Amino acid sequence: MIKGGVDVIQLRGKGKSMDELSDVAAALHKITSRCSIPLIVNDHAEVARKVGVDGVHVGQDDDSIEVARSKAGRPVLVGKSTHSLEQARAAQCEGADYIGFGPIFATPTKPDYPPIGLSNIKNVHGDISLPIFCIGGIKLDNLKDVIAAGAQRIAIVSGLLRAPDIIEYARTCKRLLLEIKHQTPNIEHS
Ligand code: 3NM
Repeated sequence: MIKGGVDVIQLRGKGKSMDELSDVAAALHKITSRCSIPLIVNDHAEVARKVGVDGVHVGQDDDSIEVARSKAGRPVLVGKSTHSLEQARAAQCEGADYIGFGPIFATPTKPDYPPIGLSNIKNVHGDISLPIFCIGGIKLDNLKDVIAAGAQRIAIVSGLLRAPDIIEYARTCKRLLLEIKHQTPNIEHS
C-alpha cells in the first residue's frame, strides 16, 4: 500500500485481543514510521499507550474523543466514524482531528450500516473544516463518482485488500485523486 502511494494506514483488528493488536501495531509501525506514513489504530486507544502509533480511531459506539485521548496518554490524532451530517458536526464539536464519512455505498466490510449515498458529500465538506475521509464500498469502479460528488480523501478496505495487484490499485486511486487536486488549487487529497 505504501509503495502504491497510500497516505495513511489504519489497523483494524476486529476480534483480536489487545496483545495481538499491540504486536501487529508495533510491527506495522516499524514500517510506516520508516516511510513517514501515519498509522492509526482502530477502536482501542490503549494500544497507543504501548506502541508509538500516530493516532486512534473511534466509532459512534466506542470511547468518546476525550476518553480515547486520555487512554492514549500522549498527544495522538483521534478520528471518528460518522454516518450523517449531524454526526459529522457533533464529531467536530467533540474535538475530532478528522472524520470518516460513510458508508457511501453498501459494503460487506461493515454490513450492518445502511449506505448514505453520494448526496451529502458536498454538504459535509461545506459544513466541516476537518479532513473528511469518505469510506464504504469505494472501489476503482466508482471512485470517479465519489470524487465528482465532492470527496477529497477516501478510505478503501476490501478494494485494496482484494486487488490482484495492491500497488497498482493504490497507484491508480491516488492518480485519480491527484488529477482532481490539480484542478482544484489549495486542497490536499489523500
Ligand atoms: N467504516 P470497504 S464503512 C470500516 O461508514 C468502515 O464508518 C465505515 O470497507 C463507515 O472499503 C467501512 O471494504 C468499511 O467497503 C470500509
